[in-house]
Amino acid sequence: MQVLILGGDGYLGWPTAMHFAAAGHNVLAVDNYARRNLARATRSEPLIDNPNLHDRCELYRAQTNHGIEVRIGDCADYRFLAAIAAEFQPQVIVHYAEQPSAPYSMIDFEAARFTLNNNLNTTFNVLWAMLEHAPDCHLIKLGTMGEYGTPNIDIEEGWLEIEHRGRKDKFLFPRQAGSLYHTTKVLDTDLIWFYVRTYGLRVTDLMQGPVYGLITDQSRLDPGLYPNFHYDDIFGTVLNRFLVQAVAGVPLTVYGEGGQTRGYLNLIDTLQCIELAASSPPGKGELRIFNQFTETFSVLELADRVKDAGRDIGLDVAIKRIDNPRKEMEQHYYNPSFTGLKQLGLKSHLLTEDVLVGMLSEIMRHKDKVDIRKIMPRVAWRQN
Ligand code: USQ
Repeated sequence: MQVLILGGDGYLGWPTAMHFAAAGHNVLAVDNYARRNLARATRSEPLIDNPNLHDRCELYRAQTNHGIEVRIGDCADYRFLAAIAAEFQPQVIVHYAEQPSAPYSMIDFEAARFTLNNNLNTTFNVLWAMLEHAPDCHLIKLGTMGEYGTPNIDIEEGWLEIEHRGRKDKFLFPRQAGSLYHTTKVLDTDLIWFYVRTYGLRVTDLMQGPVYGLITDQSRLDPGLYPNFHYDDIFGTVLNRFLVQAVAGVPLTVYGEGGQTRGYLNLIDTLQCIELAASSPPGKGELRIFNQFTETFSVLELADRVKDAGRDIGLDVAIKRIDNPRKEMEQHYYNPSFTGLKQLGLKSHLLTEDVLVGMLSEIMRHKDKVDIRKIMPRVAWRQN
């Protein structure tokens, strides 16, 4: 297949590009280095240096003989994206080209405006590039479980049938996100649904939970192929942060009461989910929504697991509750369904002691690079 990866330099985008190339597809990875630049501007560089996208691809070709094409540019620029769609004729577009951090979106007006403009414009441009140049293409869009928030009812997969005054209809599941970043994903879904039902596009919208992980089958070949592994308060996801904190000897930063529960998954399962979605596309005019996670944990449960795994390898891990910089429920009901991807054949890799110890051991090899100034939260959900 012709597979176009937008945001191909990111934590998920780069492993996805390698994964599809390894399976024999023609892959074109597009990125404008926005996340690299924002990380540098906010002193949030990843633990391990990542070569630029061209160098990563050269390294990957040298290791595997699989090529990945690269285009550096901004998907928020319609002319740029449309020209790529016209020339490459994608059969699958994986759209990760968004500002991915909730804390970043809450810094100030400029950061909020950038997040809103970038995320909505890229999605709008992808839809138009499909309409004009690749109407049969299957769009796989990265949404987030955070679109639903933490409602006091079970969370369905994308849709909810409602009976009202004796009549029934199916609607998008009610969504109320907890950051501007998550809200842009809600808006994306509405935009996508409009274009799908009006023009018959085919789209899979993946409601993904926080991802953890460092090594995939392809990145294992060379440290230069590792995904960008963030442990800072802005771009790092919670479990990756806790693992680095454990190695650095810093108490794990549990925000508030620690009862915040989310659906988590290993990076290698993200790759599996994208591949499964790509190999069985929805019909034309269908917006298919999957919840994408493998198990749920509260923040305190994650911290306890990291503490236990650390003990196994001689790390004395402390846990410290700190004031929650976010506005979110710290104790709540959480019961999301997760059936669609399992039905497609997902074999989950769960968060075992071995997985945690493996990640801790890998991080220990880079311990000297940990900058503990990046650990405490710097962004609060309140107006200054
Ligand atoms: N948290 C802590 N301590 C920390 C960091 C986070 O207690 O040091 C808590 C947060 O308050 C939150 C939970 O851990 O309750 C998850 O936080 P996170 O930073 O791992 O995840 P989040 O900001 O929600 O965003 C991440 C990705 C985002 C993706 C989302 C999926 O950055 O791109 O969309 O996970 S979800 O959370 O399901 O919306």
